[in-house]
Amino acid sequence: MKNFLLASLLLTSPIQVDNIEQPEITNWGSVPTKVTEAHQLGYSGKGVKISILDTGVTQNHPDLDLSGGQSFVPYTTNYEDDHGHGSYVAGLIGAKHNNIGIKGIAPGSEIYSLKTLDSKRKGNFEDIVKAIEWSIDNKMDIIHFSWSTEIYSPELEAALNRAYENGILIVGSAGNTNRDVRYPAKFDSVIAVSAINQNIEKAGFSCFGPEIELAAPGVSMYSLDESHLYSTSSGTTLASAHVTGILALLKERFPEKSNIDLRQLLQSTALDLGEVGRDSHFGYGLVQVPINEFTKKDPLHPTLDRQIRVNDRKSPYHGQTLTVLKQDGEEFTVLNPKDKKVVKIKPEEVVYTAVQIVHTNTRKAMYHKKADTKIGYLDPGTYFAYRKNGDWYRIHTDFGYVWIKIQ
Ligand SMILES: [Ca+2]
Ligand SMILES: [Ca+2]
Ligand SMILES: [Ca+2]
Repeated sequence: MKNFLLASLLLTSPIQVDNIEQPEITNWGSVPTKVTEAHQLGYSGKGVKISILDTGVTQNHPDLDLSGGQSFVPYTTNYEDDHGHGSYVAGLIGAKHNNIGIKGIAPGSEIYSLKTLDSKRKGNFEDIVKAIEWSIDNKMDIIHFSWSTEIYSPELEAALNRAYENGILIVGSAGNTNRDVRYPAKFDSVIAVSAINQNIEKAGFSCFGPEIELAAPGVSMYSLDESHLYSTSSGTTLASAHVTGILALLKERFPEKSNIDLRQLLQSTALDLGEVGRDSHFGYGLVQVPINEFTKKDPLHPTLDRQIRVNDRKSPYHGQTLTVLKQDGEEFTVLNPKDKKVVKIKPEEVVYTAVQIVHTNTRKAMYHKKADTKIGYLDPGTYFAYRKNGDWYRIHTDFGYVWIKIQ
């Protein structure tokens, strides 16, 4: 198969730095895309598998944990980065939140380095197709491309269609030549991403055309550097990394949704820019984490519907009932309904974890023999129970605490 040399990658000459002062840097792109808000809710893309088909990814950087990988180039079996581009992409997506360097978009995601480009960023379609097959076989959730070419390959198109039919999300950079959208982003199966600058305008270099699906920040951001610790760059490489990272956050929140559902969710919640509706510069608009969808109650994930009561006089939330947004081990990320602030609660502060129950029997006395309060009836409704004993739940009503049985 034909070799291709990838045109136009990192536009600005990288500024390389050997250390970044604390505090840890949040790249500006995380703000308009609401990535920072998703982090505050406790989302990290945990457990979502991403294969990055690039020059490899560094395995020795303090700000990144690589989950694995494979080399598909003929000259090495090592999937280490011998150029720098793949590490830069991986860092934007997955840099750890560890008080050093930068904050990645999906620090909990599992990143796999599929080395398909050589030290000059040259590759061939045959190796790329093999890496796509590897991604299908190893059940990746997302395949990421931060490169582009103007050469059409039917084998590449067919392989990407197979991946898409296997439920994998595929994201690609539109290209940096300020011309037509390039491959593989141009294919139907791939989400084509254009770049915007800090003024939320199309970046001058960004490719455009009817295939653009989403726009994302793509100018002047820090990420990992293979030889130094960090560097800044610009390009649609950065923009596509945002979409991949955000999809990882979505996949963590909605694990049951298909690739097609998640793709549509990003389209429908993008912030429209430029001409009204989908256009050739921004697609559906600026990609955003759909925060309202993240905080909605989710019947499939009852942990997100739970409430906890804090009973610790030292806690500022003593006596309050808080809504659980996320539980990570024994730590709860909760929403305080009074001031609408999102906070983390330590397990020792939590006395009761409530389960939501629905009581449907009209005017039927259903109280426990040992109930502290006797009631004649209880209106149908949804209640939070903080204690459970067999089939009996202790709930709070206008009558005080009562035990009811759910049948
Ligand atoms: Ca970091
Ligand atoms: Ca496309
Ligand atoms: Ca528009």
